[in-house]
Amino acid sequence: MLASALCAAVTGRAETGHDAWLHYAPLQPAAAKCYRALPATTLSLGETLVLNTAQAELVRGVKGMLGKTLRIAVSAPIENAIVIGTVRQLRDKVPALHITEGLRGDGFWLTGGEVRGFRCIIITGASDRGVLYGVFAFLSHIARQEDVFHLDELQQPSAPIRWANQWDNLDGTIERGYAGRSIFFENGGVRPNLTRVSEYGRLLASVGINGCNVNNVNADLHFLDPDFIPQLARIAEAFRPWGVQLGVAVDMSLPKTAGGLDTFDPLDGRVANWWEKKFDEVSRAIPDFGGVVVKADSEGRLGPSFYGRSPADAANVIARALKPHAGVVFYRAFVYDHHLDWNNLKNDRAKAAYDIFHPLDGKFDDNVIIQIKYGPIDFQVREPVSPLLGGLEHTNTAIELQITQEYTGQQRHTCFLVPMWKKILDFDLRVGGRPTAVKQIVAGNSSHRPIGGYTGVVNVGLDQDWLGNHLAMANLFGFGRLAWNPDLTANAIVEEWTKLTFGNDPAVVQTISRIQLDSWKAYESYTGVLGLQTLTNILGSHYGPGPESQEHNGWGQWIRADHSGVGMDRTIATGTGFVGQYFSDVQTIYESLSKTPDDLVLFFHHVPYTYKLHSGKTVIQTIYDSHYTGAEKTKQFVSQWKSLYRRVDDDRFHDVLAQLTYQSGHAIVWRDAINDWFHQISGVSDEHGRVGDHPHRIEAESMELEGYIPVDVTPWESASGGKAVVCVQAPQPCSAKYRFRGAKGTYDLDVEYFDQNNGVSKYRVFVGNQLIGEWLADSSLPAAVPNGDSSTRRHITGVALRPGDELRIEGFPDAAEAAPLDYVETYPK
Ligand code: GCW
Repeated sequence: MLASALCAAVTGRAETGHDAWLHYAPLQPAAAKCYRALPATTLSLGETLVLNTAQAELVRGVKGMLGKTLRIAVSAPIENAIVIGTVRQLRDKVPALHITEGLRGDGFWLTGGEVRGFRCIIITGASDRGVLYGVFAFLSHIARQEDVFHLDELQQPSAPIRWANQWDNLDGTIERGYAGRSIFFENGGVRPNLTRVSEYGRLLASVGINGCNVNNVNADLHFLDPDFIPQLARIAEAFRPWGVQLGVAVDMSLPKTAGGLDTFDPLDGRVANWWEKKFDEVSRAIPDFGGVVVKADSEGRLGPSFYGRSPADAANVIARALKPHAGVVFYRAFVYDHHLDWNNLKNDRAKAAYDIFHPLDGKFDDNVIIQIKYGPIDFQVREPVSPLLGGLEHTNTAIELQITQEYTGQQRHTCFLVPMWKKILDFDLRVGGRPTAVKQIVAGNSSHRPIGGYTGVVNVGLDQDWLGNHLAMANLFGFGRLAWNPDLTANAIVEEWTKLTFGNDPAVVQTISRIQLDSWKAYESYTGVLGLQTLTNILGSHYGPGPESQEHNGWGQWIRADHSGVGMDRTIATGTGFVGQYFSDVQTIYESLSKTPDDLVLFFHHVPYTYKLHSGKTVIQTIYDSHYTGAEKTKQFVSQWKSLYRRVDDDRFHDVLAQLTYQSGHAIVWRDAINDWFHQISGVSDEHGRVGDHPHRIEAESMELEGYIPVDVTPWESASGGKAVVCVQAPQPCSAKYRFRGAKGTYDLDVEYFDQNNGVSKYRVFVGNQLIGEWLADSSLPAAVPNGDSSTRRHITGVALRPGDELRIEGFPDAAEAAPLDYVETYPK
């Protein structure tokens, strides 16, 4: 209603990103005026922990946005009020009010009505948690400057299970976490101060997330030790006011490795007994304990196979012990052999989950949920839907999504994943030949399962902005919103998030939404097109380019690229047979080369490089072109973002600008690495002559070096020309110089260097004697050597150059970082 005319409130406070989308920034006076008629009082019909939280949040939000403190009524209203309470409380206390039927679970209803003759806004839910969610929804309307005086809004979550997972270790590190250390653990114990945990609970609750498994699925063996349980109880206590249930990851071997038995065989009565006692003990300390997640027989974890038992045996023994306490077991389907023989063309890691779990369908207890990654491999930038999601018709399932961007740029690249998740959730698996979207399956609707839903690996850390990148928070927000309502569009989600995070200025909303909505495809186009998965170094940090690492090992993320062709043949007719795991309507699509969509073609088929796609272009030219357009797109993100100068606060403006600028440089590293690699292996030239030809580039190794020496970089494609130069006369600085040969003019200059995490080198750039740039290589990229993870671009604009000018770079090594350099490029402005 009010949105378009009014601008964001740019406040004077430091914007660290800590408030995320719960910003509650003061509305501009003109917008705030529209809420003048908002009641000045709030009345809560109950006194529970969660209702108290709900009321406090209401007061906080209204105060933040409208600058007025709601009065807290203690009994029946004596003026107009915002009334909060459960449906049952409303029926008791305001019997005259007509209350909608059908509110259940965590659902809520925002409405208006008369209470004792006063006009009230009513926020109600089937449960306390529903009321809390209703309060967040109400505040979100105000933040987005929408009408709150004529509400009749009933919302029901799509699925009961909406859980966050954290992969935090007891020593305070986080597996695949990119935003600092654990908010839960430090030095082998639970942190003394759990303020951040409670703030995290608030963030989760605000998007309807109702549970959190707090520790790494590669679980520490002492997590359920008797003296540790009281510490876990403190975490549960921090979450409880927000309606977030605590869960933990457990190792299957605990009865033996930590429990004093000589076995962990799930069919041994003593083992069953051990789990029962253990959860009795846990429940005494944490009466609302949510349950456990189990990673077993996977990537070196022990599991039921040790005794020749099945995942059903393993899941059920724990489930039965949790049943009296209403807990659930999330049993992960991420079970596969990581020592597969690469030479066997029939081997296929993608088949593992279905092969193992489908035969067990119907054998799992009712409080077991099979937690299934969205694709058959592992959180890649694009995968087909896991066929196991269609293969368990008599078992509860939850889809596992990844908010932490392990394979999608680790929060240094903006990659808004909601469009990808939407594609997965909307995909029709045609179970039994009937329309069966993934979102219906995980909600339990298609097979009438009692529970099911969504889990998302989040991995927030102690960094003020939670995920290490302001824009990445849209993924956490989007996860919650989709789990609540998978029918929301990506567009609606990103607009909502942007308004709540950065305000209602239409230019801000439009620009940020555009960047976010384009970011996944952009990332895909320079890291893993045509269904190749993310071509990162899978043996390292999963960050920079490393296509060769996919092949010749047991991990099974193969792309089978050779001189004549590329792609995994997964067909029934001639390949691994993976396609046979889908129902027949879907098989028909993927079995046929011509019917398989271009964006997954190399996931399902092995084709010559010259194969023509639906687009009419060959495979190899598509690979080349998309790497150029993808990298170019990230450059546009930078200029799009720059247009928001002074429209968003300076703090976040500069943070995001730095992040997008870095991304646009690293996208070029990716572009060149992947294109050079395919160029070499295929022997096919780029039609446009760009690959391998860099007219503006001078390699450091071809400059005149003083103290620097050339070294080979591994893998070769991650440095231009396969080489870097490193300074070997520390503590003395080294230099690399050359004479500029271009025409007189103004140039932009890019210096490609390597920012390792084991030193802080300094660089200085001179034209003649004039210093034109100086910086420290002080970021913490995941590499201690020069490679595609550490390669970084420094952009220096507007440099006046004449032919014959000497360009000189000085590198000052520090610790183990030898001020490494790759190349310099100069572009006419
Ligand atoms: O993708 C892989 C990650 C592992 C992770 C594993 C899993 C927690 O590289 O770090 O382990 O998935 O999901 O279990």
